[in-house]
Amino acid sequence: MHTSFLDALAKRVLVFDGATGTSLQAQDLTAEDFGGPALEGCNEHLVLSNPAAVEAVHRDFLEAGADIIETNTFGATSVVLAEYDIAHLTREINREAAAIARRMADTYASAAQPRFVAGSIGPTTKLPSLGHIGFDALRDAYAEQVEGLIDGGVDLLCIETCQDMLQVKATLAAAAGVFAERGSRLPVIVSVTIETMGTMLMGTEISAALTTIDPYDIVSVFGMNCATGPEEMEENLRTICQHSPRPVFVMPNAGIPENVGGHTCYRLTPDELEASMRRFVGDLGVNIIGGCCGTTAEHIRRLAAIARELTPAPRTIDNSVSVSSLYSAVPLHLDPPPLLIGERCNANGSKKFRELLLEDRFDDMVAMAKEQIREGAHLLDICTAYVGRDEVRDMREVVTRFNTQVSIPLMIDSTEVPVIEEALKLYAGKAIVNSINLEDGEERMAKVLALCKTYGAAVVALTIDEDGMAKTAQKKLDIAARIRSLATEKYGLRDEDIIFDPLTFTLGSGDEEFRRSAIETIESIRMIKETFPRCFVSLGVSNVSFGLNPQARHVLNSVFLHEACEAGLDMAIVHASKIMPLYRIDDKGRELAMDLIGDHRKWEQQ
Ligand code: THG
Repeated sequence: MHTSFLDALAKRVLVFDGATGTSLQAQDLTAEDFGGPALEGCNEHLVLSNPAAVEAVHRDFLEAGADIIETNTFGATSVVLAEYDIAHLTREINREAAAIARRMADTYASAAQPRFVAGSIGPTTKLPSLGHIGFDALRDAYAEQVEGLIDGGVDLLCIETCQDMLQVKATLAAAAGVFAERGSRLPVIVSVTIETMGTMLMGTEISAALTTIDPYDIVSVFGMNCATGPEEMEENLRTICQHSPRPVFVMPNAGIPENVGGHTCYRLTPDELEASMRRFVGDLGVNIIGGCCGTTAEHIRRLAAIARELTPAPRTIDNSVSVSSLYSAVPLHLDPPPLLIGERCNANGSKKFRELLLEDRFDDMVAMAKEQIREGAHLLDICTAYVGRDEVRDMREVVTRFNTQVSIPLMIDSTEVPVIEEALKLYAGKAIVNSINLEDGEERMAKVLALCKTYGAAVVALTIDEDGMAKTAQKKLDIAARIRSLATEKYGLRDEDIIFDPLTFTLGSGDEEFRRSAIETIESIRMIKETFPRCFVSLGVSNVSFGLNPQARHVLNSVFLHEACEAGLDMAIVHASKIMPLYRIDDKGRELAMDLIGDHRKWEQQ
């Protein structure tokens, strides 16, 4: 009977193999082994030029008791192989590497110990967040690698040594695409590398990496590998164990690499690795252990021995929902609410931003974004729509810069599907797409929700349908319910990635038709939160006061925001520095605002 990797993982701690690269190096291979001087150092080519060298590594680790061996394909994308002029061999190398590992694993597999093959997928030599390569090119290169690995017979994919979350997203898009095309899936491990400074190479904190991965249902396991020994990993590993709902993977180096006389040296002994891993499994609840650079068969032998006797510590998981930038995560629920979304990077909502856009002053827009952070914004709404300009290009210019230069997560505000996709392809974090609605029925919404799935984004859903913007609380709830069932049942989003916006009209016009606008909106917040407690609710607060003078707007916006939060509002698009705490508004101003919001009409009765 064939046991699957996930079945085996559910039963016990599994052990990955040790270092491939350093094990190959230890064989003192010659240029000839690699296939000639031009290919010397290209480990991936060995599967064609000297498969015996690769088999020897696999055999060593299988003999040592590894449950899972990794294919020798760490750098086997066309992106890396092109550096050796062998991009055309990409598919063949991946297929052969997988086939070699498959044969070796099958030789050792038994009913008592099934053996698995993980397709190793490394980070390439390019960082998409730094513009070294575009999303599409990277995704397509990974798709070719994934196809080769699957054709060669791997059991799972291991996206490892990740340095840039945008690279991870491209790899996941590639894997999801191949799975969809073939009508079958494999389990996927994502493993990030935390450098000695405590973040990924691009500066990403572990919580941001966790958040960015969270929406992707194709990811089965999350963890970390490489860069350091186990000791330096402990704090971040603990964070993963506390927050990730997925099984946890850890594959440390045999210590931090040291340079001794021009040679890289790894000093962690099998004893030391064993001691750390005992704690990682027994105290933190890690499920898969293995070794990265510098780990030998002896290290893996120890891990195989402890895997048999240890049970992962039970974990209590705090899976609070967040969004993320390239750098950090921001939880969507603040206590007390609201989460503030800066409104000013919007060509429709700010004269200054519009003028910068018209002059192509993109770097000054970064300064505006940073100013909003200083003013207290937790997230930033970004809108580059301006009639007569190329919105896709403008969004590209903005998001390329904001991705690396703005520390807080973005909300992509556009009605245009290509603009949204362009932004998501450039953004390394978990963004929010603003927004979908049912104004033109389901078609556009379907496209945007598909993008949210592919790029791992949350979405704002406006309560608008074919009849226009909902005016009553009940109608707002009805539309929210309709959008939610489509989004979750048909398009596979999760409740926690849906943010309803029950839109208010301005109270500033005095129109009879809109006088109950604010009160209906506040009531709808209560109803939506009660009906869909795992979804979030947001509002564009400044809308409520269009047409009034600036001072009146600040008061009305602040009081309205306060009332909305009392009703359960989670977040609001605001001009952060203009929101006043209630105690700073005098009684008269507050009463007037409350009368306006509640449509009390005291003046008319007098
Ligand atoms: N819901 C969602 N998204 C939205 C809105 C919403 N996006 C756009 C808008 N509404 C929220 N953003 C703003 C931005 C600015 C203003 C109002 C809402 C605003 N600006 C001043 C004005 O127009 O008078 C100008 C300020 C200036 O020029 O500096 O009021 O509801 N999901």
